[in-house]
Amino acid sequence: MQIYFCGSIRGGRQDVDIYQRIVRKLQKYGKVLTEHVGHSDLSEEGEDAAVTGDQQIHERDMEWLSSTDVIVADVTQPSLGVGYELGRAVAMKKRIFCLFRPSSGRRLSAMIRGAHDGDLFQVRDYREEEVEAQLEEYFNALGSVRVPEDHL
Ligand code: 6IA
Repeated sequence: MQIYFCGSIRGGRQDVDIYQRIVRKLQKYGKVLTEHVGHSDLSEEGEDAAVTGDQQIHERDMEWLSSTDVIVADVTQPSLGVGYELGRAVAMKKRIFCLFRPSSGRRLSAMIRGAHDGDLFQVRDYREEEVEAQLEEYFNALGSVRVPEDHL
């Protein structure tokens, strides 16, 4: 299974430790295409050696997004890039799981919370200590969903 993880980069890296935990857990379920999002040495300004410039980042990420089976996003830290990825993923009819931490004191955008349909687009509030358990629950429920064989 291919998994695309979305988390804030230029929107702010405050939650990078949680992103790292999420990526580590996701790696038990499949190949995480965007594991760099969880790297603590990736700064808001940093550059990826494999790509040069924002246009290439956008192109590469859109290719990954269209080839992925599932998108998992931590939407606690507001990020234009994450919001954009989710909108594009909805248009591609992808399976999406959004995680939000109410303890952040923020209120999640109505455009994300309101997109929850209990099926392809799911939004789940979580507490930091239970993030792995929430992912486990989601992926266990996904067990019955068919994934293309070359993505297994
Ligand atoms: O607006 P943001 O930067 O917070 O958007 C974050 C989201 O956009 C993440 O979920 C990523 O998938 C994607 N994204 C944004 N910037 C990059 C990026 N930058 N590389 C890969 N994906 C990105 C390259 C420079 C970086 C290595 C610091």
